[in-house]
Amino acid sequence: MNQSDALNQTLANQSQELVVDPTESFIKALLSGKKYLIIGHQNPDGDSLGSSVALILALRELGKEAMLGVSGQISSNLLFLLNDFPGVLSLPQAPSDFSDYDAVVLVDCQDPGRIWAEAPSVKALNSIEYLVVDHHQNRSELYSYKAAYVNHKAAATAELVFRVIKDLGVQFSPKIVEALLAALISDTGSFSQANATAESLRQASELVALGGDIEQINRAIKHNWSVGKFRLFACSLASLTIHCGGRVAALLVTKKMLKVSGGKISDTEGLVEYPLLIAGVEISALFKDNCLGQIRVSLRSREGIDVRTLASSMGGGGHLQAAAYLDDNPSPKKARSRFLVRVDRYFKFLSQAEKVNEISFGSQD
Ligand SMILES: [Mn+2]
Repeated sequence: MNQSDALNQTLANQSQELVVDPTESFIKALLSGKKYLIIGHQNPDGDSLGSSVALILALRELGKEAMLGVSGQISSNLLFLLNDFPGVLSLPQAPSDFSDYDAVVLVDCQDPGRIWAEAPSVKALNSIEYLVVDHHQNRSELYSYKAAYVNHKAAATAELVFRVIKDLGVQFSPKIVEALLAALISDTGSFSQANATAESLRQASELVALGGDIEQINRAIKHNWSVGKFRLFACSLASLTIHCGGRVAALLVTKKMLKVSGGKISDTEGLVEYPLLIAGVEISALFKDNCLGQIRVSLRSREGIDVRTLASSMGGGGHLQAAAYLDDNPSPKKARSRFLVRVDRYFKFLSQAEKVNEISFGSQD
């Protein structure tokens, strides 16, 4: 096959993929009701919130009632997404009964445990057939959803919601454009990370053509810190420790730092990215006291270093270069020590695997 034949074949395969639309069953399930509850994961990030807002606006465009459920806190830099946006419910716990809604849609997560930490809330959601739109790689057999549109190759859940809105036949209003663009910008580091797919850039191009303002959204998301957030970053950055011969950097967020700085847990978004600015650092780890008796560990890596495997081995998950898990240790420092033992073993395993070209990383200790 010559080069142009190969290209034509690739294009033919791609268009075939588009014909078998994976959103079909999701769209059907999504359209069957009148009243919807849309929930992102706890402390929703820009993708979770922006995708939820865009989906809700599209459903409202179709004459449906759609509410946004929020568990945890929304970072102050994302609040612009909720300007002139009625129907926001604070849901620190699951509603005792979901029968008021025809469908509940989880956005940017599949696991009810990512929305609420308490078992009764998780059970409440597990007892109904919810819908899912998400780009995280999860073991879907663990969850009780009715229909899902999941593609872990998508740069952001917004990339999937973009297609859903197209399939719903809804016009992209300026607010939908803003929400989707904000979500794409959030999850791709303003299209600077390896997960920025061709599709996400193509969508961004369409959103910009429709009036989306990348500069303004970037400014709103990135240059809009509270003094508390700034002080919290300063406290946490001062806790920097370097390990594994310079390959691993760790930051802490302790209860004391939260108190002294006046910052909130939701203000820590983006903090874990900073140590990757240091030459030679391949993995950045943030150990955050979530004030719920657990430490949330967020991991980021340079291209070629898989932190999802590492997080999975500790009971968590995520993406190749951005993953997280919960540690039951009572202090961030103890969680860091436990992580360092594991990451040391992981690097040894990687160098062994390079030699024997075989992959099988150990189970949780
Ligand atoms: Mn996301």
